[in-house]
Amino acid sequence: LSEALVASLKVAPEEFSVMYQPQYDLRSGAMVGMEALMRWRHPELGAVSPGEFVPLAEQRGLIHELTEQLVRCITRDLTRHDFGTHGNMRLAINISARQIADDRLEVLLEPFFTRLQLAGWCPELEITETHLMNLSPRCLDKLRDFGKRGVMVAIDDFGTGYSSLAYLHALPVHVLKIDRQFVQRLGPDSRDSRIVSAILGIADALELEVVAEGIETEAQKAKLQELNCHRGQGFLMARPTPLESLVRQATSG
Ligand code: G
Ligand code: G
Ligand code: MN
Ligand code: NA
Repeated sequence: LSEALVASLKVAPEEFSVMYQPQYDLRSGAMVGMEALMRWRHPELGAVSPGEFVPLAEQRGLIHELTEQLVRCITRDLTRHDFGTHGNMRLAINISARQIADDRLEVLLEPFFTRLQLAGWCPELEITETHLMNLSPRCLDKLRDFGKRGVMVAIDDFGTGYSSLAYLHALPVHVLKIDRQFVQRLGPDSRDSRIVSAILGIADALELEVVAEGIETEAQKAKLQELNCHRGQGFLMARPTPLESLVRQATSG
C-alpha cells in the first residue's frame, strides 16, 4: 500500500479527490461551512480510507505532497462549481501538526488562502489536539500569523488529547471541534451530556467557537442545540459529498 501511495502521488494525481462535509449553524440550520476530506481511489486497490493513507504519507515523508493534491483538488472544484459569494462560508482543511514546521506549507497555503478569501470563503485549519500540544514556539508563531491574516485555527478531535487549560488559553486557536466519541454518547437523558457541557463551558470562558462532529441522531442534535453548541457536522445532516451537490443545496436555499 505504501509503495502504491508513493507511486500515485508521483504519477497519478487524478486518483485523488476531495469530498466536502457541510457544517451547520445549530440554531438557524443554515449551512455555514464545510470540511474538505481527501479521497484516494487506486485502480487496483479501490478506495483507500484517509485513516490509512494519511498516516502512511506521514511515515513516508510525503504529507506535503498529499496536501499539494488537496489544494489542487479544492482549487479545481472551486473553479468548476461557482459557489457565489455566501459571506464567510468556512472551508476547513486538515493538516498534520508536523507540517507546520515545514516552510513549504506557508508557500503552498498563502496563495490558496488568499484565493479562497477573494472568493468569499473563510479558510480554517484543523489540527488534532494531541499534536497541537507539542508544537514549538516557532510553530505556534506560524499559526498566530495565519490567524492574523484571517485564517481560523481549529483543534480537531478535542477531548481525546491532553490539553492543559493553562496551555489551551495560550494557543492561537479559535475553534474547538468536539470529538465524535462524546457526541455519539449523547442521548435525551444521557450523563455524557455533562462532558459536552463542560467542553462548551471551557470554550465559552476562552471565547472559542465550538463545532460538534459526528452527529448521527436527532436526539444528539437536539441535545447539542439545548446546550447552545454553535456548529454541527455529521451523517444526520449530510455525509461528505462532491462540491457540486453542495452548490445546489446552497443556491436553492
Ligand atoms: O474522511 P474520513 O473520516 O475517512 O477521514 C479520516 C481521517 O483522515 C480524519 O481524521 C481526517 O481528519 C483525515 N483526513 C482526511 N483528509 C485529510 C487531509 O487532506 N489531510 C490530512 N492530514 N488528514 C486528512
Ligand atoms: O478526524 P476528523 O474529524 O477530521 O474526521 C473526519 C471524519 O469523520 C471524516 O472521515 C468523516 O467521514 C467522518 N464523519 C463525519 N461525520 C460522521 C458521523 O456522523 N459519524 C461518523 N461515524 N463519522 C463521521
Ligand atoms: Mn477534521
Ligand atoms: Na475529528
